[in-house]
Amino acid sequence: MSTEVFDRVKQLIEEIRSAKPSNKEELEAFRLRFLGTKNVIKPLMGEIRLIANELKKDYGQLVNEAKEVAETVFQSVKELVEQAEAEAAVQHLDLTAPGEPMPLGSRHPITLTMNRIVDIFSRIGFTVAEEREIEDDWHNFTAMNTPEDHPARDMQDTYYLKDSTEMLLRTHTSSVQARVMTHQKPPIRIIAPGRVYRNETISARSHCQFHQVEGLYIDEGVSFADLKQTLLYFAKEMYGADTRIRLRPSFFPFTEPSAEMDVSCFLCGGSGCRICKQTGWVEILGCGMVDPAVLENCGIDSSRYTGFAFGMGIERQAMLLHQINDIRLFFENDVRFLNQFKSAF
Ligand code: 2U9
Repeated sequence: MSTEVFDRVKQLIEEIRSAKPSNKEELEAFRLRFLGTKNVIKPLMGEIRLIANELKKDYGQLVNEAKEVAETVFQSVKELVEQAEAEAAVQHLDLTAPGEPMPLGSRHPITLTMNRIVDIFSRIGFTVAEEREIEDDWHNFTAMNTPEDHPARDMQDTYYLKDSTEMLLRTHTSSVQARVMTHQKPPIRIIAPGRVYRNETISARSHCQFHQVEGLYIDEGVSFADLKQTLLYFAKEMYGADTRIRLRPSFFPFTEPSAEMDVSCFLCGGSGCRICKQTGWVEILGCGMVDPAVLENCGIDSSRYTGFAFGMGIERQAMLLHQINDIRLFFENDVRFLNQFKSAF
């Protein structure tokens, strides 16, 4: 009885050794027969109970050999089959086929709007100035004539660095201009685009971070008429050649006199619509003549030089231009939103 069972295992080992699976399907059939959960080797181990005690060890080794041989054959054939498949794939490679298109990214709508504003002002001689986003209190507030007790200085409105009353995240890009003024002599004609931070509750209308472009022109004899003409040029370039402007008196600590500027509604032309809330006018920026105290703070002789300045929120311009009703969309980076602003470059 024993030899009969031994012979069956030996026969099986022979069968495994001579098996020559030559493709994926045959290899899988081989795996199922000899290595799968219901393989033919497993029951042979059960038959050890029929073997005489002194031969049990030899029998166990023989069955294990069958398993090992099956494993070795499987691995070596698997490698050959995979290699053959890879070679076949290369042979079928069509080198003349067009390449897979690379999905092109697009510039962020804020970058596009900022570039457009920068471009408009650079055509009339303004150059771009950039500076740090982490500022000191002096450049952000003191130089800009903002009193110690001004609400903007409050922790509620401004992000101060941890444990600091001195260092903060700039609340406007005016600090860039304060720095330029302290180390450059007039004439100064710059625009300062960049990100600013304010401690505001995030909603559809306001965010704790946004972008500004501010402008500054200082020279001898710069007047309010220069300011008005410069901003009329900007309004026409930005919102269309038929655009009219109006200036309303306002107040900022760093300009005197100060004004807010409206443009005639670029959607309805002034007759009244949803964008201009039926008024025919849309507010786009703030401006004014640089307060002489700001010039003096930054080392510029206010008896010789005058200047004008203006500031605008870029998100606001982009929202108006594209009729976007939620500022948060600019910071969520949802590609379904961003892909709508594909540009030529
Ligand atoms: C210097 C002197 C004066 C920049 C100015 C405004 C008016 C203004 C707001 C527009 C919307 C800020 O983004 S916003 O919330 N800005 O209304 N900004 S005048 O005045 C300066 C700048 C630099 C040296």
